Order: sequence, then structure tokens, then C-alpha cells
Amino acid sequence: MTRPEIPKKPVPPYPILIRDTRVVAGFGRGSSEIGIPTANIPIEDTPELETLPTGVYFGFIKLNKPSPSVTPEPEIKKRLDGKSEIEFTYGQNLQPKDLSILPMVMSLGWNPFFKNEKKACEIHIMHDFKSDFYGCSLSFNILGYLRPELDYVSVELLIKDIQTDIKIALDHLKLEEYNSCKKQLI
Ligand code: ADP
Ligand code: RBF
Ligand code: MG
Repeated sequence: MTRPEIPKKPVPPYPILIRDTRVVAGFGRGSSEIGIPTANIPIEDTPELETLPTGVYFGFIKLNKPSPSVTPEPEIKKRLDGKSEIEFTYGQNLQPKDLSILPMVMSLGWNPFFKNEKKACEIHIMHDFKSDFYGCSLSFNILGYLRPELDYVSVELLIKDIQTDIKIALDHLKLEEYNSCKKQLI
């Protein structure tokens, strides 16, 4: 695949700002099978995500830690496959530095490599979290398009492409015209 050229500043329709959505459970493959965790976001609540073409995108994300008085009690929920269970903590374990405006890459689509039957929006955040944050409320902006979704002959090649996505995203997000879009999330 030759990757599309990425402009040196966001060009319309970007930036696309998505406010006050939340982390839901996926299949649990991100961490276990590819070693790249992705916070899954519900598509059906967000018209911008329903109409956006499938593919890989980049931008910034801000997790919100609600005050303890309005945060639901931690809860155990079943995964999409109904098999394993996960704890929804609603972001109550997040540390102050986890709440800064962080760079991210986003995959929107059918994950052809895994033959999903449901379109998924998944965000990998370039940050080292010490705990999960299922149920956490968050806002993000989409600042550009990296490439189409692809099928792969091996999981290693999928991982390699995601690592390249991360590098290209970080290089562009450093540029002033992209970096200044952080202010949308303050
Ligand atoms: P799932 O299929 O349930 O989304 P993953 O294996 O993709 O499972 O793991 C995702 C979860 O890992 C996220 O919901 C989040 O709580 C946590 N997580 C930890 N570090 C990160 C990170 N850097 N980016 C995204 N999610 C992360
Ligand atoms: N899955 C695919 O099948 N094809 C892809 O091209 C693809 N690109 C991705 C790019 C990024 C930046 C991320 C975070 C994920 C991508 N995935 C892709 C999704 C990956 O298969 C998914 O995160 C795991 O299946 C865990 O749900
Ligand atoms: Mg995930």
C-alpha cells in the first residue's frame, strides 16, 4: 500500500470534534492478541462516526474523570462475546497525568483481518495507563486520515502498520497547526 500524503495542517472536514462519549467493551483482542489496547467507542450515539468513511485516523483525546459523587459504583459487565467479564470503573482510577490532552490513532471499520460483523470505532492512546478505564467519559477530535482499513496475511503485518500509523500521527500532531487543535478539548 502506498500511504496517502497527509497535509501539514488539518483541512476540511477536519477537525471533527466529538464530545462526551464513553468507553464501551469490545472483544478484548486489542491487548491480548495484538498488544495494542484500544478504547472502543459506541458509534450509534454519534452521527459524525456513523457517516465518516471507514479507515484509520488521528487526533487528540481527553478523558474526563467525573467527581466521585456523580460516578456510578464500579460494576462487572460481560463482554460482547458474552464469555469474559470486565470491570467498569468509569475512570475513577485515572491519575492526573492521564487526564491531559493526549495523542491518539483511531480505527473505524469492520476490522477485515478479524472479520467483524459489527462496525467498530477503536482509539489507541499514545500514553502509558496504569489501569483500565471502561465506562469513562471522554471527548476527542479527528484531525486527519491516515489510510484505508486493510486485510493482512499475518497479525505481525497488522501490528507493523499500526506502529507506522502511530509514528506518522505523532510526527504530524507535533506540527503547530495540528498541535493548536488541542485547545478544542480544554
Ligand atoms: P476491548 O476489546 O474491550 O476494547 P482492549 O484489549 O482493546 O479491549 O483493551 C481496551 C481497554 O484497555 C480500554 O477500554 C482501556 O480501558 C484500556 N487501555 C489501557 N491503555 C490504553 C491505551 N493506551 N489506549 C487505549 N485503551 C487503553
Ligand atoms: N484492523 C484491521 O483488520 N485492519 C486494519 O487496517 C486495522 N488498522 C488499525 C489501525 C489502528 C491505528 C488501530 C488502533 C487498529 C486497527 N485495526 C485494524 C483494528 C485491530 O484489528 C483491532 O484494534 C483489534 O482487532 C482489537 O479490537
Ligand atoms: Mg478495544
